[in-house]
Amino acid sequence: MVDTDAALDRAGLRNVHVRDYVRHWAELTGADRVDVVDASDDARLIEESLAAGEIFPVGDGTYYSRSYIKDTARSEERTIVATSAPTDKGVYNNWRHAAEMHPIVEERMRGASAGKTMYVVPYLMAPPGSPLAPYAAGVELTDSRTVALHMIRMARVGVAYIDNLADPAMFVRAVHVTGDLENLGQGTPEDQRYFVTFADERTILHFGSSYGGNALLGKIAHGLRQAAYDGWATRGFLAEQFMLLGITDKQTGRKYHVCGGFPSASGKTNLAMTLAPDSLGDRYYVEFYGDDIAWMWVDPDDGRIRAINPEFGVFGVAKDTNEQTNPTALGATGAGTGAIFTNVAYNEKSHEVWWEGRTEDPPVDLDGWLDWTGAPIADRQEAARAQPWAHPNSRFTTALANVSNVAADFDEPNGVPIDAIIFGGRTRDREPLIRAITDVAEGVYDGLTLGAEATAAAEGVDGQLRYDPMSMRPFMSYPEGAYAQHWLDIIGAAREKPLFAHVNWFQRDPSDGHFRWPGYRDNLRALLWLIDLKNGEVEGIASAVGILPIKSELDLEGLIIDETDLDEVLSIDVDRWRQEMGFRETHLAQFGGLPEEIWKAHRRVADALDDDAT
Ligand code: OXD
Ligand code: MN
Repeated sequence: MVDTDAALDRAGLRNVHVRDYVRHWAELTGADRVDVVDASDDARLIEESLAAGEIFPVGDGTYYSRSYIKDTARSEERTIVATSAPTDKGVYNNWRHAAEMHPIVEERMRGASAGKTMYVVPYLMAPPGSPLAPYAAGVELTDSRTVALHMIRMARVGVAYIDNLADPAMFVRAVHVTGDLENLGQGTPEDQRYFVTFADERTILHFGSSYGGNALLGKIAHGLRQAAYDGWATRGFLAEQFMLLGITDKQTGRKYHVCGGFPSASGKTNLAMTLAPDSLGDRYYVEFYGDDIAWMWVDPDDGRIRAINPEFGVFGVAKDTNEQTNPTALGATGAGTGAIFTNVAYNEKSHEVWWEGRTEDPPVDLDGWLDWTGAPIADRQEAARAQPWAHPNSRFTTALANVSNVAADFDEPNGVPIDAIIFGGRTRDREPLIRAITDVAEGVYDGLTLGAEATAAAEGVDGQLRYDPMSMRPFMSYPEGAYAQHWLDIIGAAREKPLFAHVNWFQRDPSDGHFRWPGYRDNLRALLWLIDLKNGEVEGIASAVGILPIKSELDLEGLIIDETDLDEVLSIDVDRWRQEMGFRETHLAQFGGLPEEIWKAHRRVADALDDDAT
């Protein structure tokens, strides 16, 4: 039997609660060995993984991994929030009773790590010393070395983070067991996978995947589902799937912080890592804090909303990442960064990687190139030639410190004060470039009605969004009505309230489909206007759905845009908005116990649209 105590002793892990937990799961899963991981073990684990053929070298000091072909994305259907309180059931959280789920998951995990090593990964999802650090400690147990390597990049990892906890029993117990991936019936009625957050027990049990989106438990299950539940249960904070950036005006020396939610494929990582457009670069400097999660609370001293990025790295989508869309990400995954690419195309001879959108055309010389499944591209039959080389959800994983414009204070325990909270989904019409919202209830209402265009016809009616409240639909852990109230309470308690805004970089001209707004670095122009509005330097023009910029208020220096396109993105289509209000009514009506303030906000917008004579 595995000598767990000896391994824990060697690592100097003394916390008795952690020791009991590791012992229990080592026994239940039947692992052969226990390996306690510290970030400083990275080089050793990389060597072991290379030797075992689990990862492959890319260029100089970056790596490539492949996940099982039926295990390439987060599974929302198999993800469950389980508690002992039936009142925790919401529309999106896939709630089940904890007593029902424990035996189901544990039975699958029993003995399932036989022959494998159990990696013990103590982590902290916060800068040490943060007021939210008590909610940030966790220990992931995983039987995948690749997952341990990802955790080192995505979280602060080491025994020191959990050995001196104020309450030594207060850490998230996060168990990941890969299972026999070839026999799990992924996507069939016999699907064996279960990804369960036992939110009121602060325990996460994930079985049946080794893909990051299901297996990096610090990030997706703890950083979002568990933390959102903790923030609500304590009435203390919000945990949201938000990016976070800083903008310094070098002329005035003032710095502003903006965070916000974007449904997937709406450009969140690109925005988080954006740089100022060349023409504005002398005046503004943009800093990166995080691309995926923000925890927010009210600072008891200055009464402002403060935010941290609880993560330590970026798990970004590779597709379409290139010099134009996100040069920062390319730099952050370059030679010597230790970045790991997953499910992109790999050249086993030249040790290069490629994905769709990396360059306009794929490499011409096919020699050595393997697609994301490991099959040689050169051997493809005629019919398969057009298939993508990389999986559309292929990823890069790299530490925050590799991002060239990472903020100097990204590690600040007390976080940064938030000036604005923005929401933005990919929308081809109706949504202007930016509309600002000063009323808190209307801002929260706007977040609750956030959505992006349905990607496949089957997913929705034309012109109707797939709603993704606050971009938290896959991570919602408690009922939506209570969630809305918690938002009103937290933001409402701030003495200096952030401004809200809705942004859209994706409006198209219906006649030929071109994007009306150039996007990418020029998106900063909309945020600069928002900051000017907050500072009272511009007034904008009121509309039924918020304050819109007047053209002359936007900094347009160096912007290349057609005048008609600019006019269109700065105005609203009242008829389309009236149609949208009907969809919103149905969307909101699914949620029980939605605060009256939210309904009032909805009616105010609807009435204003009805009164709008344009
Ligand atoms: C996600 C991610 O799946 O951030 O949302 O990886
Ligand atoms: Mn995400």
